[in-house]
Amino acid sequence: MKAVAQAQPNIALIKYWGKRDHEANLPAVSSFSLTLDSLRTTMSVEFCDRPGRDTLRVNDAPAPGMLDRVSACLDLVVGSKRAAAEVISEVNFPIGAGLASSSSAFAALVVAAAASSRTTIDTQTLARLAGACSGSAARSLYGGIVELTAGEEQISVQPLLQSQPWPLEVVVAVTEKGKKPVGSGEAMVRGEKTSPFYSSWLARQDEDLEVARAAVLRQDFNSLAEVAEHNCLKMHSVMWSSKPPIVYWNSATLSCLEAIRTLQDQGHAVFFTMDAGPQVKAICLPDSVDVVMAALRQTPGVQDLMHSKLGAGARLLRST
Ligand code: 2P0
Repeated sequence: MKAVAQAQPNIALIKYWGKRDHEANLPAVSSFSLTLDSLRTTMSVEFCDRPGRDTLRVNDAPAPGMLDRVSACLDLVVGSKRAAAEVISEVNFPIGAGLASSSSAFAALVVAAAASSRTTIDTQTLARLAGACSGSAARSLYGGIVELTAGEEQISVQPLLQSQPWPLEVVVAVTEKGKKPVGSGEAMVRGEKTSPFYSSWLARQDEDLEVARAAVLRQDFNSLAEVAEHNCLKMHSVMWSSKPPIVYWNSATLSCLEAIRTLQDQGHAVFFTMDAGPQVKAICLPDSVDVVMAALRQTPGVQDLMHSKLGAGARLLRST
């Protein structure tokens, strides 16, 4: 039996950085994100009759480096006493480059795995299973603006606002297409152990979430902009103050921030966020998209631009 699912990455505005429980992959903080539309992962899962190892192809090439995480995810969804699976993933954006490719991958994988094994699992449980594989993936089970609440024992994920009522858009300035030097899981551990700022990062997160939630419910762009930029820079301060330091930015990242500041000074509705990579995501309202794209396109060091509206959560495309 074969099932094909699709999911989009999500961009956190209030970030997940740090884990409460490494084995269960439980986040130390709650988070808040936008699910994108035009960046996509399509994941096909087929359980075969043959014994042996799972196989994984990503964009038409074998991907042995990612197979263990994929197999562990299939075990979580279907159980470890299962047939071997053939997994095929197609991704229309750079992988492992700070564009949240694991969020769409594991969100699509849990949906496809459940369907191909004829297991009925509700969306909240699928979100928890995806989150156990990659913390950010839990949020891609839902569309629009999504909040993930970090509990003691488990997470819960809820959509806060669908895409239609407040049509935020995202322009991604790609400043480096290669893989990041330190994976986010390893970087988080380093921050937890060594950054003197980590405890205050944890202590102030709920405050930021409250402000962001209220801003979204009022559709108050300026308030969301202020808290999201602040939260992003605090997360990067934890990274920078880790030992050894983790600096994902490059000079083009800073040039993009300057370009966005200039646009803000000119009155455009735009703010920035950056994740575990050097790409800059500019969040804007529809009226500002063209001017934001034009400014970032001519910013030195920007290699590529991507544009997305908000999109739907992970879903099944077909099962046979
Ligand atoms: C986020 N990031 O909230 C934060 C902001 C990156 C920076 O979640 O270790 O690949 O697999 O749970 O989901 C990226 O981390 O981490 C991430 P794991 P994941 O989007």
